[in-house]
Amino acid sequence: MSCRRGALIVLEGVDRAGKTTQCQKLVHALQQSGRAAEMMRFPDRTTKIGQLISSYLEKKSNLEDHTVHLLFSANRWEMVPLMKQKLEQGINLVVDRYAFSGVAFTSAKPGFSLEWCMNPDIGLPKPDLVMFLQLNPNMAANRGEYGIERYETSAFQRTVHQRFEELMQDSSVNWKRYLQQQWRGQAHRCAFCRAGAGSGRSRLGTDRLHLG
Ligand code: 2DT
Repeated sequence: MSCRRGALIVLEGVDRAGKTTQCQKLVHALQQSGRAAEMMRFPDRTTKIGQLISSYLEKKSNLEDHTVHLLFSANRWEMVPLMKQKLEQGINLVVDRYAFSGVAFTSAKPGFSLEWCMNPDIGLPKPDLVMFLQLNPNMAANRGEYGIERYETSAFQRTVHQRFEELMQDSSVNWKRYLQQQWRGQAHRCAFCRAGAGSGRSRLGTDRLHLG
């Protein structure tokens, strides 16, 4: 029996933009509309590779910058068989960060080109939609717990935002940008419409996904 492939929807943005909350709301709305949907997040800190990354992010250990970049990528690759399986079963995957965060964060460090950073992720399942949640980094800094983990400084986040802007120039990726006002309050509903959920003309479940 054949079933329609699920859609791969990625949420990206600077830290504290509210990606996790919006991912949860999107999954909930998709399920409410009768579609199978699950959330994933990167880094996935539950695997062995993810634990190395988590310890690095929590500043409990240090890793050389190229090394940690490759670990973030390996952490995505180790989940690819599961992702493909779920997508082929018709499950829509809503993913909190993906390779775009990988490139934006590492290339915000001195001496890293976008091109070098992109290479290890070439061939990953291509998202059907990448939603970029835009938040002024100064506002992000006022949100709770900012500054605890590595990378959580306004200056670094501003550079990360610039790198995301460069990545959003790539028209081969289906980027949709959401300004903060668009997702506050009615936020997730707006996101659902743009993702096609509940519109009757949904893009979800089509075979647009290009697997690597
Ligand atoms: P969370 O706060 O969302 O757990 O992110 N990061 C993330 C990278 O540097 N490279 C990557 O490939 C990914 C997916 C962004 C933890 C931090 O990890 C950064 C913030």
